[in-house]
Amino acid sequence: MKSFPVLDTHTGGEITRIVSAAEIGLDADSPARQLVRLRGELDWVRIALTSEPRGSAYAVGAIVTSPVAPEDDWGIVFFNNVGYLGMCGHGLFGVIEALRYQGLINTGTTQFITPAGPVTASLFPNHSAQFNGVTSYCYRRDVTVDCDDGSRVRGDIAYGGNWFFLTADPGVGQTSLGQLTARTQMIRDSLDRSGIGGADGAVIDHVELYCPLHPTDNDLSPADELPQGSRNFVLCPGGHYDRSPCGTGTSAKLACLAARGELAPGEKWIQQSVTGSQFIASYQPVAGGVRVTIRGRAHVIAETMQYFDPTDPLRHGFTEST
Ligand code: PYC
Repeated sequence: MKSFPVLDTHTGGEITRIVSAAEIGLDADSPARQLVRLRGELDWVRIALTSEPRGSAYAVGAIVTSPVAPEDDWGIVFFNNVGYLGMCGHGLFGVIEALRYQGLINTGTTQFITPAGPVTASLFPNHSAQFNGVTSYCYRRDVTVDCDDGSRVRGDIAYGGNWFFLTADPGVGQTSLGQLTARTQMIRDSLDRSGIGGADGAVIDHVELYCPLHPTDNDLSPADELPQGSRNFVLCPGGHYDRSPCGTGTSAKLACLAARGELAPGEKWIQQSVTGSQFIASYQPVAGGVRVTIRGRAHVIAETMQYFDPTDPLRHGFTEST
């Protein structure tokens, strides 16, 4: 019987399921080369961990490769119920907390390599962490899209490690999560149908609705500061919404604020999710866009051994399309 351990964390309510590459027989290599095997003979790991009966569609997973030599980076390939992600901010906080919990990293700086590029992270004594995301940029501003319900939506297209369409929507504070999911799915389908994409025709697979920040008890910032920020609903590629403030969505957001001159370099921004959880972010201009620094934290919630009984017909999970 095959088996491997999984460490589950959550970041602001969003799960990350963390698996060691060595435990599933994936050799240390570049993320691009690892992705070839992960998309092929090892894809069952992703499917099993993000489908019933052992997983759920709203979990993100991370396959973590330990450095072979001390000068090497930690490798991470993130996945969800539909495929592999370039980068995942909440997932990175999850991996950092998992490595800390396992005694594999200490406070200070750690280098990671992801399919979207290198990421530098710092772990603090209170177990919060901070990372500098990949170079992010606003690709197009004020793009209009005609939706199936007859509405016309205006928003920005930005890259923050994944592709986003960001649009203001007062419904984030007032409408049910089911309605927000349906609305963002309609926007994403309409973008697709209209042939609107990111650079080089990249598919926009995340939609971010935002409204003014809500007051919350979870605020990581001192109460006497009046922060700038927004509350956000982010639709992820698999059709679920991000329970966390979404790290790559935060990078995309700050890239747009920078492009519009609405946030100065180094100024603090609070990115709040619909669960009330928050990331604190700021940016610095770099060649080709901005480099966003995001602070947040994750918590370990479970340590399990996953068994794959060869006589179990559902060992690799099932989905609605199974
Ligand atoms: O935090 O970047 C993120 C993320 C992407 C998809 C779900 N979470």
